[in-house]
Amino acid sequence: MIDGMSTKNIVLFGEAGAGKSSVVNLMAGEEVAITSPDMQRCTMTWTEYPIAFGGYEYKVFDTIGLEEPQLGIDGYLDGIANARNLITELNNEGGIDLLLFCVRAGGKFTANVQKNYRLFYEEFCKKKVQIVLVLTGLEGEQNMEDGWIRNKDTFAKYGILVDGHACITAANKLDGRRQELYQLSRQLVRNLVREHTHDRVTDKRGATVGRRAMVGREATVGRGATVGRGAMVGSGVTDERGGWFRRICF
Ligand SMILES: Nc1nc2c(ncn2[C@@H]2O[C@H](COP(=O)(O)OP(=O)(O)OP(=O)(O)O)[C@@H](O)[C@H]2O)c(=O)[nH]1
Ligand SMILES: [Mg+2]
Repeated sequence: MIDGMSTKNIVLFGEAGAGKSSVVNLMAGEEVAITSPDMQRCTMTWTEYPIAFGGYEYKVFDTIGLEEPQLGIDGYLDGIANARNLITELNNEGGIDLLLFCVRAGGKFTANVQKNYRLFYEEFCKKKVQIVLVLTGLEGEQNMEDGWIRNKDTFAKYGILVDGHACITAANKLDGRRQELYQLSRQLVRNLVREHTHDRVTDKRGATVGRRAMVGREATVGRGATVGRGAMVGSGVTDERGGWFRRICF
């Protein structure tokens, strides 16, 4: 089945202040999402943004960062329930095409980063969707990609494995070279999203032929078929069989 023209559903998640809403604006090319200037929490549940770029349409779902103790136990549990409802709703209405995990580089690696990953990717999505990492806050780097080189071992150590990544700045009020980096970041994120959604085409058998930049890991796909993912760049074949990746069976 080739459905390259349909709208793709992207769920954005990560800690409060990681830059999720800024990434929405970066992708959209305009200010559609409210960001929080003083790192105050400003997205309490989830918000849907219809976005189009490169000739394709997306629905981006910006969610709340699930973290303790900042939210308090009630807020934390509400946050989990809300996120779970969103995933269930999307699952019933055509599926989730991509999880976009937003992490602020430079700070201390917190348990909440790992918890958010586990909840969204492992628990809610049962590892059955594509997941990409967007590392923000890298405008001070000579080469933004260094953010990944420096941090990839830490992510691996905490079991955070992703299908692709982008190292960016999502801060748009900066000038000079940083404004150029912002424009570059837009291309990097858009390319990443496109590669892991619309560029993943399916062949006649229903197998997905995707272009992937994967972190070394083994993935169980489709009906239990396993595809090795050893830092693979190029075309990877996954056994999708009728939208397995988009619909998650709880
Ligand atoms: N320096 C820098 N600041 C950033 C970057 N991305 C976002 N910010 C700033 O960090 C603050 C928080 O960004 P948001 O996009 O609101 O973060 P969020 O993850 O949506 O936060 P919540 O909705 O509260 O969960 C804002 O002031 C942004 O301008 C970045 O790449 N670099
Ligand atoms: Mg936000």
